[in-house]
Amino acid sequence: NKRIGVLISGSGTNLQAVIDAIEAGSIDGEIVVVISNKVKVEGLNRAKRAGIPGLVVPHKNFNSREEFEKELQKKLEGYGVDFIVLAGFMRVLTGWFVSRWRGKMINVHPALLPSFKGSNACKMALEAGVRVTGCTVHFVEEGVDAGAVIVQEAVPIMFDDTEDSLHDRIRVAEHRALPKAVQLLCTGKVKLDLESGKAIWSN
Ligand code: 3YE
Repeated sequence: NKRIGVLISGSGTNLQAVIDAIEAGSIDGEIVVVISNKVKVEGLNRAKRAGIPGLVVPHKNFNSREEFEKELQKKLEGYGVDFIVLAGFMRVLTGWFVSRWRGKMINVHPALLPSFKGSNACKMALEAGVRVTGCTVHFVEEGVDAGAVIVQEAVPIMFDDTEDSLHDRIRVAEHRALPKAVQLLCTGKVKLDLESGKAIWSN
């Protein structure tokens, strides 16, 4: 059974989706630690309710990105983490951290990558006038939202959508896509080819 560490910054609804999938027996892994860079977020309560250790590593307490990430690294190693899932974690990670976890760290993004990278994906989709967007689970590379795709789900845009209504609809898709991707990773059915940066698929 693979040991999963989840990084969050907020409400943790994607964390909850993974917890639920594990409890339903659909993932060959367990979440061994949840780490938030923000204090008092709902995601930490979700971890606690599931009996998972929840830690706060506030990025604000560190002088640099690297020092923050050294602390993350220490905690993740302490818990013997195999894979990291970024579930609404809102920090850009350095090349140092990304290279340490390359092929072992995934993120969920609220658009069909490579469209609409960055932190305003729903707003960008509305402004672009596209009628379909979605969510993407991808390997984390140094380039933000640039890593190989693992799972995508399309989501329609309604004529009266706001950023919030669209994001709510995408979130429902994320809650299906993220557990699927975590299971693909845990079973080794998808791997990152470190040379080409492409996903390799197998039965
Ligand atoms: N880091 C790398 N590659 C990736 N982090 C995430 C995905 C991903 C990654 O694929 N290298 C928004 C981040 C975008 C942003 O600019 N954040 C600020 C802080 C804002 C805040 O704390 O509220 C920053 O300086 O990091 C996870 C998703 C990142 C989303």
